[in-house]
Amino acid sequence: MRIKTFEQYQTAYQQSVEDPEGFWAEVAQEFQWKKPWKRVLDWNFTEPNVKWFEGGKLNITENALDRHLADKADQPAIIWEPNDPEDEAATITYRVLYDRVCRFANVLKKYGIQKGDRVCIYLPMVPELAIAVLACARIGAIHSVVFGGFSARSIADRINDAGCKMVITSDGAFRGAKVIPMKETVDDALEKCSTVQHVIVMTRTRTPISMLKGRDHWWEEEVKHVDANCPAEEMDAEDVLFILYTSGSTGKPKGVVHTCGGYMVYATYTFANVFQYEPGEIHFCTADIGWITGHSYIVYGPLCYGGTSLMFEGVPTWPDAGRFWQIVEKHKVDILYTAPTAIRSLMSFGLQYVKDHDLSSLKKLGSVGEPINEEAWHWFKHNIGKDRCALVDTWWQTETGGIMITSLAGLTPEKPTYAGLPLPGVQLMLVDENGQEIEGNDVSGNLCIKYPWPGMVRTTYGDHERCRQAYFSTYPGRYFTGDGCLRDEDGYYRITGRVDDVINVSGHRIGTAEVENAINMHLGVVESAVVGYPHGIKGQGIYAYIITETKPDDPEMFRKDIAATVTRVIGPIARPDKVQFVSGLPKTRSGKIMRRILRKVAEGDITNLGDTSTLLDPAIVDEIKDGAL
Ligand code: 6R9
Repeated sequence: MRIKTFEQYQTAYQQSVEDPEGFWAEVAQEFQWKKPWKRVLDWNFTEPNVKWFEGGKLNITENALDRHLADKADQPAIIWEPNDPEDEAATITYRVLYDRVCRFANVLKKYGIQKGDRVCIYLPMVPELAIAVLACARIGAIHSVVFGGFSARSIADRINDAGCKMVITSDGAFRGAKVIPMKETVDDALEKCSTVQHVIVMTRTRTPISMLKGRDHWWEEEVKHVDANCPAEEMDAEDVLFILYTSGSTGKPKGVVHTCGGYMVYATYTFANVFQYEPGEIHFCTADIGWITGHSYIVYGPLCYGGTSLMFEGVPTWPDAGRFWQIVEKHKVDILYTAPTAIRSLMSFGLQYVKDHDLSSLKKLGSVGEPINEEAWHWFKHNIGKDRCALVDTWWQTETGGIMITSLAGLTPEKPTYAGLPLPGVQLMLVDENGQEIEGNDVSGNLCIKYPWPGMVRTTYGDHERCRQAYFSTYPGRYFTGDGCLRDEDGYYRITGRVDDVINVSGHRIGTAEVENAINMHLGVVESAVVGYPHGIKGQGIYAYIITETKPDDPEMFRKDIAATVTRVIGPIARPDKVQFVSGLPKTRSGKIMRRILRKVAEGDITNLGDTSTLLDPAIVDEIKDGAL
């Protein structure tokens, strides 16, 4: 499956378009299947219905663990760097990881978890998070990892949507200098959940917590009393592997569903090729496993390829802004995969945090999550990669399962701010507003994909129509990414950002409707509209326009209260950066908010607001302009 030259990439791409089924069948053959598939691909983008490797039987953990025991049992699978640099790092070999996954899988079974049951995982970045994920996969349970920064209410919504039977959490979490409650947040969530029967709690911070008899169990105690042997459940290629919630244009997060066979093939294929992973290399992906990047490039991709994955518990700026570089030096990291927001933040601290660290082990750098600006690209390439490391800018989404547009490290010519070229199997197209394909080069449009790839979303959990609506209805017969994109004269792709009502804050997708719903719950709020605006570090910030019942006496305090409500409803990541109180919103006669105007004002571009003649009350625009922050 490994591409080794740019010419090989071109040939592979060609083949993947001419004979997609033959192409992916060849890649899939390199994995361990319990039974071969009967059909490589069955699809249509109207229902949609996408099935890869139908009839094939496998268990992804046999590919991630068992098959490496013969020759890599003592090789590190996971290296864990704790939050506090003074604490000891942990190295978990494939043998030990296998053992811990099997034991924990037996704990799940003991508490009644069976194939197809949903398990919510709410843990900090500790090895137990990867172990819990793999243990679910081992027995065919569907994991739904919820990022540790989400509120009790967000957890409850996700648990209820999936009907989870179990939650796996910890007492608390260390994040930089802070200790964050985890179990307590889960307890609050569970007030609103009736499907959860058991909670497994791992000890991290030893924060005092309540443990309910009959429901709550300590991880450490439980794993002592189970068998070390756990046969892998036989899964169909199209059985669900996991659900991961992500924001869209509507108010409620969608449970993106990935299945066992296609996801495994795609996550592993892309990991091997994009990073040009060589045996023994240490791959450090700084994402949290609560997001898709962590699923695919901390857990499944690296492990299925027999690699070594470094997991970091803490934050890039604690104890100081040199923490990433200290980790690179300490563990002799070969590959560093991070986000533009982290790069920009570390840039702002200056080079003194970089210069004392030996970064000579680094060979490859990667960026993901949002468009990388020119300055950050060069800073990363020059000051961290010392102009000798390859830098890949990888575009993809929760829904794509793995990287879609990128350079291959060291093989594809690099172009700053361009993600680059589609990976084999990825058939892109740009379309205009009417859905007409825009052909040729040096053009821009909305990014669609016209042919299935193995790692693509299959459905949104419990609501297939929602999946159709969200991705396959805007441009019938195409998968619509929600992103705008340009293709330059050389056919290289550059993602310009979301074209729907999703804001990308520090690489996290936040639906404007979700934030509005949260703000509207606040006492005294009549209505609100939320848009993104350019933010120096976060990429985009959240700008909220709010109509209140009465003019706030203390606007500053009111802003803080609103932030508290949003934190309680969604989590701190969705807190507005700017709040402008307004007496009305620019609405058309049909009642639609003209977000275009709100975006312009938030961007500080008030000279060119375009046609406002269709507005119900054009005067409101002046008020909004005058009060702009
Ligand atoms: C993997 C991940 C997906 C959205 C996507 C796009 C933005 C991701 C990007 C990028 C420009 C890149 N995005 N990678 N934009 N260049 N290299 O981030 O998944 O959290 O679902 O976000 O992020 O807007 O549509 P997810």
